Amino acid sequence: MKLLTSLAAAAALSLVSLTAIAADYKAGDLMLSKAWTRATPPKAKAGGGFVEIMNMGSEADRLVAAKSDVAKKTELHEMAVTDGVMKMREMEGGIEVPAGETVTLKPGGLHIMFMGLNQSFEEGSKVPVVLTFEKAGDVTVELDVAKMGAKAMKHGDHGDHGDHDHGKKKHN
Ligand SMILES: [Cu+2]
Repeated sequence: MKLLTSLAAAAALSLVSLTAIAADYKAGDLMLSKAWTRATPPKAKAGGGFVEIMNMGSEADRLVAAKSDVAKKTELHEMAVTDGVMKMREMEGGIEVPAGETVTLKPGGLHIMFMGLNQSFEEGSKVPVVLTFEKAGDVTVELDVAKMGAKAMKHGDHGDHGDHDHGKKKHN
């Protein structure tokens, strides 16, 4: 009986988490899904945001800006290895989303960068962010806050990221 109860609880839990990540957003020919971020420690100064952008149209679009009240500054970034060191840089011209393709913003690659956090991200909550596309215009997505990553956010030139620097090069 006890086993049955926990199985039922586990089933209910997985149902909840599936529902929590199911939100899709449509803007023009674009479909945005899997919008998420990670919980941040109380003193964190920065956080990353991730989302999948599918372009179902016949013309390329471009993510040109991101903004949110949760941070003083929100930018579009890319992580890349330069001289053997994982670094990030701002995508000055935005991020292209070619026709018929899916661009995935994910840890270690392209990401939305929140700098100067006004609040910490609590696991299970949502972080709203407005994404601006050249053609599709503005779309507000809510990033699901996943649990805090075990690995550090290593941002090189963004300075202090709290006491979570474990010396890993990977940025989550
Ligand atoms: Cu960044």
